[in-house]
Amino acid sequence: MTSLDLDPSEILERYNVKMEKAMTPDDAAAELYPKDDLIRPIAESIYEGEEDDTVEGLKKAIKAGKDPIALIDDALMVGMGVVTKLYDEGIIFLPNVMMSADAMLDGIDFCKSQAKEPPVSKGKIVCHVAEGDVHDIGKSIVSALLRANGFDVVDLGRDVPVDEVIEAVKKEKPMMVTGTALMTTTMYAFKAVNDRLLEAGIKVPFQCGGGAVNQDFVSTYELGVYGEEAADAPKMAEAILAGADLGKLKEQFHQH
Ligand code: B12
Repeated sequence: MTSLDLDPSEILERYNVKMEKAMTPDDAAAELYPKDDLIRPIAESIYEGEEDDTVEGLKKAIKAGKDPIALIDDALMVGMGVVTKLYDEGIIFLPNVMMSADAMLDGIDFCKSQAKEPPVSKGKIVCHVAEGDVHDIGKSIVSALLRANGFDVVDLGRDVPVDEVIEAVKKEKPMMVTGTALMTTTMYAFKAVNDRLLEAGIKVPFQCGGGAVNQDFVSTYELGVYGEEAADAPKMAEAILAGADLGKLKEQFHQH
C-alpha cells in the first residue's frame, strides 16, 4: 500500500486525539496544586517549566512578606512534588521534567539571592552530587539552606568524580561534607569517597541523602550519616558546632 491509499480520518481515529485532549496531564496537575493564591502560581510555573513566571511568582510572594528560603520548601518543592508524582505515574515524561527542573533550579537561585547574607561564616561545608548522577535539585536545596544558615558552602556541582571530592576536601578542610544520590547505580560512589577519605586519614562527617539512599545503606560506611530532609544539613552542621562527634551525629540523625 502507498501513502496515497491512507484515509486521514482513520489515522486520527487510531491516535484518538480528542480523547487524549480531554484527559490532559495539565488536568491531572491542576488537581494537585495548593490553593494559596501566592503559592499556586509558583507551583504551576514549575510544572509548566516557565522559569520567568517562577521568578515573578517568587517576587510577588516575597513582596507579600514570605521568607525567600521558606519558599523553597513551601512553593518550589510543592511544584516539583506535582512533577515527580506525575512522572512516577507515567503521566508526563522526561522532557517535561527537564524543563521543570530548570525552572526549579532558577527558583532556588533566586531565593538564595534574596536571602539576607549572614555576616560571618560559621564554618565551611563541601557539597556534591555523586559521580555519574545529574540529579542536583536536592543538593541545591541543601546548599541554599546551609548558606542561609550562615555556613560557607563549596558547591562542587553534579556528577562529581570521587577524586575531585577528595581533592576538594584536602584543599578546603571542611567541617562536614554532603553527598546527594538519586540513583541506585550512583550511590556507591559515597562508599568510595568514604574509603578514600579514611585512607588519607581524614575523619570528616559525611552526610548523605537523596532519593536513592536510606539509613541502612549509609550505615555501611564509617563516615556516613544519613540525611533524610535537606533541613537536616544545617541541623547537623549546628550539632557539629555544638561539639557532637561522629558517633553522636550517627545516633542523633539515625532514622528507624
Ligand atoms: C527531576 C528528575 C530528573 C531530571 C534531573 C534534573 C536535575 N537538574 O536534577 C532529569 C530529567 C535530567 C533526569 C534524568 C534522569 N533520570 Co531522573 N528523575 C527526576 C525525578 C522526577 C525527580 C527527582 C527530584 O529532583 N526530586 C526532588 C528533589 C528535591 O529530591 P531529592 O534530590 O531526593 O532531595 C530531597 C531529599 O532526598 C533530601 N536530600 C537530597 N540530598 C541530600 C543531601 C543531604 C546531606 C541531606 C541532609 C538531604 C538531602 O533533600 C530533599 C528534600 O528535602 C525522579 C523521580 C523520583 N521519584 O525521585 C527521577 C529519577 C531519580 N530519575 C531516574 C532516572 C533513571 C533518570 C535517567 C537515567 C533517565 C534516563 N533514562 O535518561 C536520567 C539520569 C541521568 C544521569 N546520569 O543522572 C530514576 C532513578 C532510578 C534509580 N533508582 O536509579 C528516578 C527515581 C525515576 C524513576 N522512578 O525511575 N531526572
